Amino acid sequence: MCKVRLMPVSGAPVVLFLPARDEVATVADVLARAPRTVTVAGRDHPVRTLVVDDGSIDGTGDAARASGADVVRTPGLGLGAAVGIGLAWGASQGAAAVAFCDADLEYDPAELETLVAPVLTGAADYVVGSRFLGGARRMKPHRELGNRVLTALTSASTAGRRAVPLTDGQSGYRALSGEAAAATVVAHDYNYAQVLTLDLLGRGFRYLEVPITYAHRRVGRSFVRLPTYLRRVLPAMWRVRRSWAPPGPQRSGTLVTAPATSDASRFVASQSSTT
Ligand SMILES: Nc1nc2c(ncn2[C@@H]2O[C@H](COP(=O)(O)OP(=O)(O)OP(=O)(O)O)[C@@H](O)[C@H]2O)c(=O)[nH]1
Ligand SMILES: [Mg+2]
Repeated sequence: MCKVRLMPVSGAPVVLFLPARDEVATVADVLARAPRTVTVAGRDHPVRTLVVDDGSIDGTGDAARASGADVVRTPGLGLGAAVGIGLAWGASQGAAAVAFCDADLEYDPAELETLVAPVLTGAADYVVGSRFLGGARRMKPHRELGNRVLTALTSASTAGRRAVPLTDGQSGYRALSGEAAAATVVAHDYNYAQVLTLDLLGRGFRYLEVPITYAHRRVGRSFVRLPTYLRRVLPAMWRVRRSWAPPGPQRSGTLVTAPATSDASRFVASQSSTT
């Protein structure tokens, strides 16, 4: 079967969104680091920023709006839900690529072009910024150990037809094509890191990693609590991996799209006038 892939046109936006809860100390700095335009393969794409402000009580949403970002406010749904909402919002804007990163200055929006270039050239549908592929890395040792164990587990979960050797399964800096953003369903509201990758690989989207820089959080409060994290994440990974369709000759290596049916998509559709 011949699959035609349409290249993004000049002028189609790149959306960068930040899931955020109580990040008033850093959200404006993160937004200020985002480029206004990315230029890839001779095509210019304006960058639109969105903050998914999920139950913040410290003025994160106001700070984001004052910095020129669109803001969707949600009532404390969770990080996974926020990422689902950001992806659906980006797809609804006709984005050529939808990227996201933390609002706590761990990642650098100035590296956005590196993240989205493989999507905009058609080389990949889903790009993950890896903190272990070179560049400066300042990760706390216990977090690095946890990251490596969970990354190995996620890699092992891809074994078989779509096996992918991941190097940074918990990266908070990622980019998706508009089609991938519209198609994916974040399997639980708690977080997205592992289930997003498994869902996209299960749908046949093409994965790529690029090196990024990283600096660990210096202010604010991490949402990660290890016992809760493992209790919520491991069953969700199992559910998504089990949902993969059986191997079929027409799916291997092709771009598979599906209607956006997640609750998050419906939420965005109903909230779009609030931005
Ligand atoms: N919208 C939303 N954002 C959240 C929620 N929990 C965390 N975040 C944001 O999601 C991003 C990732 O959360 P972090 O707490 O930084 O998670 P982490 O990067 O694994 O942990 P650290 O390395 O300690 O920063 C940050 O921008 C948070 O503000 C939530 O429930 N809803
Ligand atoms: Mg963080």
